[in-house]
Amino acid sequence: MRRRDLFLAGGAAPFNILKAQRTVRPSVLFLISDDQSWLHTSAGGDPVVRTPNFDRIAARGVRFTHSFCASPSCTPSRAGILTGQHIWRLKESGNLWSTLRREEYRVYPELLKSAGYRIGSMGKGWGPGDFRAGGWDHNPAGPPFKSFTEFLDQTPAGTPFCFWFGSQDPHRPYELGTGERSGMNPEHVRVPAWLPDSPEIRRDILDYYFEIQRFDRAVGDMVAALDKSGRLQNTIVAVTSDNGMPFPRAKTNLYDSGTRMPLAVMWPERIPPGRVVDDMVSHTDLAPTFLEAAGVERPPAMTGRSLLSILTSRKDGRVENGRHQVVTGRERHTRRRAGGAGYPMRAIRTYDHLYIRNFAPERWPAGDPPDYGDIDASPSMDFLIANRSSSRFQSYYEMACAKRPAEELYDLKRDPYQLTNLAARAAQEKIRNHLRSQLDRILKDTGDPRLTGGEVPWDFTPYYGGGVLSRPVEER
Ligand SMILES: [Ca+2]
Repeated sequence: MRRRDLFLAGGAAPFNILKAQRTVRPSVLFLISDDQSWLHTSAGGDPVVRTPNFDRIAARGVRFTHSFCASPSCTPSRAGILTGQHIWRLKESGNLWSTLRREEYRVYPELLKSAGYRIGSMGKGWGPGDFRAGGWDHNPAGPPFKSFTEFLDQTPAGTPFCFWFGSQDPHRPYELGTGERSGMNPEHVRVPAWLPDSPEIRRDILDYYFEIQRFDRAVGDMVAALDKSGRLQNTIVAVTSDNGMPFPRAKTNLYDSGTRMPLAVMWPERIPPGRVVDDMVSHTDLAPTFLEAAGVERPPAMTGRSLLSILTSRKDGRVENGRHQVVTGRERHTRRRAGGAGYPMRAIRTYDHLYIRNFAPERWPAGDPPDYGDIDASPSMDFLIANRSSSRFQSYYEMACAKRPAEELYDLKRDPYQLTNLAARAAQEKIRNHLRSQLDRILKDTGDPRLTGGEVPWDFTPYYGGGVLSRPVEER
């Protein structure tokens, strides 16, 4: 579809007519799936999964091709979205099953509420964790509602709102065989390069697709409710995920498989539609974006940068200067290492390279053997374990589970899926040193105790997920 056709299909009015209405503050509808990698939308080019509602939002607004979560684990990722900050600035909130201190960290829904917005949430908000331990009486994503329609019905006309819908799709566990039974063909699956190509894993990917499509239908329902309420034109609708696919060497990793996210944003009244933007953006940019659009001052602690000027431009491709890199981090996911330790990592991702620092290379990146508990229990994990000694599949097992050196460097032009670590190669010394110093500078400037030498809390803070539980329960 050509740009102008998209514009018309989107139903947006010409911008000059709307100038007078721009003083009306926009509402914010944030829609987030759970464990979906950037590859898996139809707008993004996957040939099997169907995401017509994500695609429609992208067509009516902007699709970002280089969008990254703050951390590839549910709780810290969501903390990064809500606070607009890197996870190393959030103390225990850098961990899964943690808390978020209300007095210490400002979150965008509360800031909007203070500015007169009506706020609410449905489904999985910030978490998993114990928000009460942080001084909250409701989820930091917003007080709970049974449905978006109910929330809209109770919101007076003229009152801007901020609503968070968090699905638990496509988080595991999956009902085995749902993808194939729904008509998707395992032979058509594009198996990501970091996974073995086997019938078991193809079917597991289809079950993951089945849940992505269920999330996408929920997205369609939310947008339809918004449209019916007459508020679609002046609402910012953003749809994304919290971390990468729940498969070996993906979720919990700082490779693109764990951190690169689908992201589409529309705001029919203000965002020129039908655009694809390649700027490197972070989930920490979302809170400053929503605040700027609402005319609310952002707290100085927020490290994210508003996307509003990108969104409201008419440009495709690389739009804004200074958007050539993002940084991500990871601390403790499950407690599946001796002593409850996490796996501390930081990364810097540019267009051409990914550089990762592993601060504790003596630890196991996926959790201690034999169960490697940071990888979700799954048919794919079972396959990897069962075939760990086979000549054909051993390397996949090692890529997911084996210990890693203190530094990793990937050349994305030659190795887009980040499988060959070049950090120790003499020919790469210059770029490795450059990225290392860039990362160090950003971490120091943003107060990361892993660099500044302050108290490093993450291995010792409470884990609110209970004792030794099965992995899926621990995760939820
Ligand atoms: Ca998640």
